[in-house]
Amino acid sequence: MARPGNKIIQAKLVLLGDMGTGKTSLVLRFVKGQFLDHQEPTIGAAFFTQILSLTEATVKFDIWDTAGQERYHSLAPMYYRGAAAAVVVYDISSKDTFTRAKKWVEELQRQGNSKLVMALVANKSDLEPKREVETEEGEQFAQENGMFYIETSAKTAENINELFYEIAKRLAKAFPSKPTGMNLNNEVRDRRKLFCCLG
Ligand SMILES: Nc1nc2c(ncn2[C@@H]2O[C@H](COP(=O)(O)OP(=O)(O)O)[C@@H](O)[C@H]2O)c(=O)[nH]1
Ligand SMILES: [Mg+2]
Repeated sequence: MARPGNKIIQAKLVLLGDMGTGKTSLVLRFVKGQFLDHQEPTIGAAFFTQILSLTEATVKFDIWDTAGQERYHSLAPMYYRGAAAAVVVYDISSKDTFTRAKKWVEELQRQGNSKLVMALVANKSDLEPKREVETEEGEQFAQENGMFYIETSAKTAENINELFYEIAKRLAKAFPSKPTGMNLNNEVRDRRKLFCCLG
């Protein structure tokens, strides 16, 4: 629950990445603490909410989990437009999904939202023996694109909470504590499009 004086940030978060990389599994692990070995493929997109309380803010996530198949690609802008955070996911055991993740990042960069909090997630870290993408490759790409990098496993729950806590922290930092006066400058106005302040 929000503490008195603790600001509340409502933030739209979108998950992007190839089909089968574990986007839905990451969200279900975070929101419900569960994991299914045979997760049904997402049709179109799915919506979830979750609240995280930090000392500096309470973050209410509106999570859009997209399908990832090429045939749904044209729908993606609907989900990442107006998003405060984007999580781009690949599978460490598949080089192709890393290539696809890079394409998503390029697409997000073209949208030109410099305030978007972006995470590059190397999922399925439990599949180390089958690894095709080295940690350094992911880290370097993330660094070049102003993203933070994290290796997760929806299966073992490794780094799942850490991923969302880090995003929440970055959102809390980006969010102006109390916009003052009537003369909202463009920056504050732009940020207000990203966040809706309830507190
Ligand atoms: N070993 C392993 N399998 C995973 C992990 N995350 C998801 N999966 C499996 O990968 C498949 C695709 O997962 P899903 O969440 O549907 O991927 P999405 O298409 O990106 O939403 C499912 O069979 C999941 O059980 C993980 O961290 N480790
Ligand atoms: Mg899915």
